[in-house]
Amino acid sequence: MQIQIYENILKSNDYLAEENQALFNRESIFAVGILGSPGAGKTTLLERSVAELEKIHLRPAVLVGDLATSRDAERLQQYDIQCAQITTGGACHLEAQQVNKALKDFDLSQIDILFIENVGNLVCPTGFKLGEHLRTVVFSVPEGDEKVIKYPATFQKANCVVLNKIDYLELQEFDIEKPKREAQALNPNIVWLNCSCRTGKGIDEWINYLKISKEKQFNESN
Ligand SMILES: Nc1nc2c(ncn2[C@@H]2O[C@H](COP(=O)(O)OP(=O)(O)OP(=O)(O)O)[C@@H](O)[C@H]2O)c(=O)[nH]1
Ligand SMILES: [Mg+2]
Repeated sequence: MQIQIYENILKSNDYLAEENQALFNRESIFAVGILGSPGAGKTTLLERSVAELEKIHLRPAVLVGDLATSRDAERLQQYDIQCAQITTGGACHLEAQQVNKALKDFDLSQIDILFIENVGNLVCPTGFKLGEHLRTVVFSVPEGDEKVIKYPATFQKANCVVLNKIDYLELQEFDIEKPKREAQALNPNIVWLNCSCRTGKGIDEWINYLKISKEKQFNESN
């Protein structure tokens, strides 16, 4: 009985996620889901990305999910972008319907890339599509190098992993090739990028990856 109810919830979420994606396609908005553990650096990566995207004339917007507070949205609003916080109360993931509702306050014609930062954890957000074209897991060195095999579904369903906080590599033992190999075994098409939001290393590759992925999605050519 419980399994049936859960499957029905997922099915209706999938349907709404498809509606979201149809809306993004109509508006030529490239939607990027951002998942990862609490504190992995999701919001910091978005702070770094916003300024870089504007330099290449791509207009970003952000929806950010948390259990409580609007702290992340407040950080991002300083960049003068369209941004909204979704507070879930107790829920450990965002759902497509919440994304749809939050978008009603946005001027979609002014957005090229929409980031959707999910509630921080490597479990619950995995099964809930939001309509995103691209799913990125922000994974960070201090979490340890065993997270991929311990939370396989999240990495299996992602298009890209950003390994953040590589500035910590000199402070702790972390085999950078191991989680990468494990992620590629789960998902041969996964893109793996190393970065440090602190030093800025790897941010250019991430921005380039976003740009190329958007162009591919909408068959844009220069
Ligand atoms: N040393 C170092 N610290 C970083 C880096 N990226 C982010 N941080 C720090 O990590 C902490 C958490 O970053 P956030 O961006 O808030 O993490 P988050 O994933 O958005 O966290 P939640 O929204 O709570 O799930 C902050 O103190 C950041 O300054 C990095 O590359 N290196
Ligand atoms: Mg955050």
